[in-house]
Amino acid sequence: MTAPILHSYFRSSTSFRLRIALNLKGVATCYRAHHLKLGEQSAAAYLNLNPQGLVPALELAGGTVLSQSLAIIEYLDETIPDPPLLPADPVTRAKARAIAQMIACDLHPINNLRVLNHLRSRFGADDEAVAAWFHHWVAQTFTPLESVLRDRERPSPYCFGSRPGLADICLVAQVANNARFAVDMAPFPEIQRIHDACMALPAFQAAAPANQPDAE
Ligand SMILES: N[C@@H](CCC(=O)N[C@@H](CS)C(=O)NCC(=O)O)C(=O)O
Repeated sequence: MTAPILHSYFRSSTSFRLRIALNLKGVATCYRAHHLKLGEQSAAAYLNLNPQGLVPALELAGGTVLSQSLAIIEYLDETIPDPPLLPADPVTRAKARAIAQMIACDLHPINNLRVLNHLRSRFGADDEAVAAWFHHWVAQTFTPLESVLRDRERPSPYCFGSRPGLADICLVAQVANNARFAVDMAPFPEIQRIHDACMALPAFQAAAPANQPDAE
């Protein structure tokens, strides 16, 4: 069977999410890099595949292109149920989705490259102002996330249960993003602990930005 094509950029945290999920599910892909800083995501050929001009995208054998990291991860979870990426119990499942969405819906979109570029080009923000913006919005989500994780009913090395899932995937990828802006993780010890537990696993290590073919 032809391997799906993973459209990715090594530093992209949303691509990192999908790479982890693919590794956890044991799906081999053909890696295709799009250099975001060079604007390759806006090339006509890529826009043809994903009109949003964002990575990641997963091009399936047969040509169907899936976009949006969480939608692709759900597709993987539905088509390859083992190991599951969401808890079996509906309440815990809702809590896992809530953590994923805190990061994917409330934090990542406003700290994305195109938003930071717009702050610079339209509003004259310099490096310091951009970093202050980034740090502000991380704190707005990581502070409540830390307390949600601290208050979990059952202790676990991961967000929930005995294996990593969707919430861990989003958490780990965002922590990697934070590191690029030197976010101090000291106020977030539980998030850091979960990150470290996940990053000890081969599926997460292999997905890390530094281990991608386009890493600089
Ligand atoms: N909600 C989308 C976001 C995708 C996204 O924003 N990707 C970033 C990289 S992390 C991107 O392609 N940015 C290109 C740009 O900002 O021009 C997802 O989860 O897949």
